[in-house]
Amino acid sequence: QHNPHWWGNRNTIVHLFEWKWEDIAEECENFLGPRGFAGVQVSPANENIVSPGRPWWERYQPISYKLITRSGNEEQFADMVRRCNEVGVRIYVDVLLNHMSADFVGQAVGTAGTEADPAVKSFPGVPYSAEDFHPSCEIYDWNDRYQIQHCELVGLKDLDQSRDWVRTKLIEFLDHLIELGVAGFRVDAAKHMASEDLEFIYGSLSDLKIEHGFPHSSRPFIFQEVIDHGGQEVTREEYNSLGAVTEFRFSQEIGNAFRGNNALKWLQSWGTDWGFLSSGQALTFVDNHDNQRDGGAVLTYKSPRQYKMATAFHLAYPYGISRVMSSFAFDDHDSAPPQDAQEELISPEFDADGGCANGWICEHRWRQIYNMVGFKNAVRDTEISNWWDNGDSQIAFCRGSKGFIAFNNNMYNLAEVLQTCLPKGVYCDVISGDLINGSCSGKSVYVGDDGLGFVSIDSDDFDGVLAIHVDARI
Ligand code: AAO
Repeated sequence: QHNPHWWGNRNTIVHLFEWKWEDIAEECENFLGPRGFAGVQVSPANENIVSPGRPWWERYQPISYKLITRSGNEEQFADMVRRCNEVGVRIYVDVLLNHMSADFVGQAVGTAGTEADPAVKSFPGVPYSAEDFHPSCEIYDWNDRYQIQHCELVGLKDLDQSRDWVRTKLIEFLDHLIELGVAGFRVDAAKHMASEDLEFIYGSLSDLKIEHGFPHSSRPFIFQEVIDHGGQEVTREEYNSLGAVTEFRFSQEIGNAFRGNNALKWLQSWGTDWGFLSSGQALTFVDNHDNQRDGGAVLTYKSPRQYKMATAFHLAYPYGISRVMSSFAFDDHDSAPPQDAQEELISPEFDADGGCANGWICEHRWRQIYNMVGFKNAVRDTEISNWWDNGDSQIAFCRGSKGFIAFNNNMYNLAEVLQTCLPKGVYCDVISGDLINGSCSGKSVYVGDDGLGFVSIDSDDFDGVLAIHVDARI
């Protein structure tokens, strides 16, 4: 279940973290479809506990499988999926199969109004009762498989997926989403479930729906969240045959490189040589909603220049199933998403440049990022060739005869005549500008008969990357 069922030549997923279904539907029609995005990872769709202050992470504490959350209700969800599919944008849902809500001080109530008593593992909205869960214990040794897969991740009541009843309920929930037209799932905390149980569950799911535009016998796309930086007891290799796996080493290493801890020339061997999973099994990202809050090497919107360079590399280099993060602004781990005085999620507002304003960051609406989504579409199915570097952190390469990209992460200028592999012509650099009505608002590159072009990226240029491709020829 590794096929994401992308439409046409599209090949980038965006995570619209905490967006409302109605807003996603509009975004598909107005922006993602026209800009060539392949799909959206949406926040959990099923009922979660209402937590004081409404932190984003309350959505990782299920109360039932009713499709009612702060993002919207079932009707709005169904409408979103239908409208996105109609413009060729797939929907992947973040699903919590590992656990239900943790203990709660006071009466636990969900976003659909369902009551529960997590302390005694009673979730009448499903219903689940104590025997559907593993006995309570804490994970304190991350090298102990039993603890990882039977105890409670941060206190979340741990479902026993070997039980028929639990399997039945989880399969019903996922099948319901498939019925509504989704293309697949991000499986949260997969490491905390035995792969045999997941294999059974995935294998029991219905095919994707023909009436939603999927070919006959299409299996739901599965990507599993397994954090494996190496030296782990539970490994990504236990899961990668079942579906794709989040490749956290990619996120770590791309952050390291573009923060300047590693010369860019080493990226020539990017991919499995770096210890990453094979390309078709790796769900890749510069940052995700967890590690963007953790600090360390991982790059986020808070370091925009490096972040855009890392994202450009992510989308230019032919490796992995790419996912772009779209965040809301946060100060700390618990910061709530943009909400009003009634604690309802608010819709993003857009400024004159199409960027987001009111607390939403919308990295996917940054020109340098959405234009690289276009680049990745334009160069789809081509190989990398003509790698060039200066022995340090200036690099460049071609993607077949469709695209060319250069990076400068040194403190001095790049000014070189380089092989672009493109047909003779004038090309618009889609990083520094846009091609609008035949004219380029940024730098242009003149490519001669021999494919050579003069490329310059000054160390004080706004962006440290330049990208040209056949769909942005002047
Ligand atoms: C909240 C409160 C808690 C409270 C709980 C219950 O914050 O204080 O106890 O409610 O009331 C999210 C939030 C949590 C939140 C939870 C429930 O992040 O703060 O708890 O919702 O509302 C492990 C799991 C991984 C998990 C990650 C957070 O393996 O699956 O922890 N991610 C997913 C989601 C996440 C969500 C949940 C799961 C729960 O993406 O958003 O939590 O549904 C090591 C291990 C990893 C482990 C990490 C963190 O990783 O290998 O398996 O992830 O530690 O504990 C280096 C190391 C690497 C290490 C990594 C950490 O790179 O090399 O080994 O750092 O980043």
